[in-house]
Amino acid sequence: MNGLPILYSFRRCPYAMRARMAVLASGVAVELREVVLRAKPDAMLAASPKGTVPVLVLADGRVVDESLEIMRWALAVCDPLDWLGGDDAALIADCDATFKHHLDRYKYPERHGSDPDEHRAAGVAWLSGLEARLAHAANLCGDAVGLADIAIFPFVRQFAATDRAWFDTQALPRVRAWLAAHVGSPLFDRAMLRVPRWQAGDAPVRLG
Ligand SMILES: N[C@@H](CCC(=O)N[C@@H](CS)C(=O)NCC(=O)O)C(=O)O
Repeated sequence: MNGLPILYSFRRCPYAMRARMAVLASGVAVELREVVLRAKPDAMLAASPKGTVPVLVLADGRVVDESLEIMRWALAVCDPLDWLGGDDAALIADCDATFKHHLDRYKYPERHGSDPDEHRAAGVAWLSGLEARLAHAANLCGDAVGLADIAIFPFVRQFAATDRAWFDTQALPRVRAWLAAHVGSPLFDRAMLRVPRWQAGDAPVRLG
């Protein structure tokens, strides 16, 4: 597999999930390197010293180290499902800023010194915006699955899983159905493939 782009990833990271899904949807072949966040490989840090996953290292040495940029790079190569037809950069940016802020402070109050109830309520308020959008169509930018859905649902999945019984009592029936469809999709299943932690010298593992 020499010459394939290399994707450094962490299975449970929502940013890495959306990058893996876009790569899979594009059909672009990449070598998948599963990392452990507390022991990031030197090769990854040499490519991207900021030390976040995902990181894509292209065959010509260029480095793409933001998950959305990896999604857009893969879909620019090939977009057979027309995910770029379901893009909403402003909504995705708001998810990454506002919703992620509340998600972290709800899920990890001890890390942030935060009041989880306050941030849980703010998260639900943000999700009620999605609920309103989903009144018009099955997905965020229309009936077809698009980039916005894939960029956002991994974070909603984390939020829902923090206290599933409570989440299920919230007035978010369309968000729940939308989330279930994405979590239950064969593509998500493929993106959540379990691979051993990568170490230098390992035989390459291909995503997909
Ligand atoms: N803006 C980045 C954020 C990526 C990010 O924060 N990933 C987390 C894992 S979910 C990470 O690598 N954190 C570094 C660490 O925990 O050491 C992106 O979209 O790729």
